[in-house]
Amino acid sequence: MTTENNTIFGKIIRGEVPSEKVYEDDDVLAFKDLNPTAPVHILVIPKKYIVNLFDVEEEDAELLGKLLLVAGKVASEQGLEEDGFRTVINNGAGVGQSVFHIHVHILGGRDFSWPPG
Ligand code: DGP
Repeated sequence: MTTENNTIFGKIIRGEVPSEKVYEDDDVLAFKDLNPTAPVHILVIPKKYIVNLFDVEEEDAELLGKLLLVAGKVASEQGLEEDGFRTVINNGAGVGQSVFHIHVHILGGRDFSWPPG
């Protein structure tokens, strides 16, 4: 496991880079994506530095669950209950992960195709 978080999300957590926060507690932060791909595009991240799902340990189980709990709460607050929302976690550069601090994308407010591209 990596200990030094030099990613842009590490800087956002430490307040070194601004972000439009929509939720924060001791463990989790949610903020608007800088380059939204949907009318609602929010990222939910743990404050603990975890690279992606290949980097998680047994002790992270509760924290991972909390990310999803917060995702549901935030999506509800954003008015997505009627039309629904999509969650995405990209794990690895090969599938599009560009920031190597784990994050759950909340996407909503438009049509989505399945299977995803
Ligand atoms: P991914 O490709 O799954 O690693 O998603 C990374 C997302 O992070 C991407 O949708 C754009 C977003 N992002 C990158 N840099 C910043 C930033 O400085 N601020 C915010 N709010 N979002 C960022």
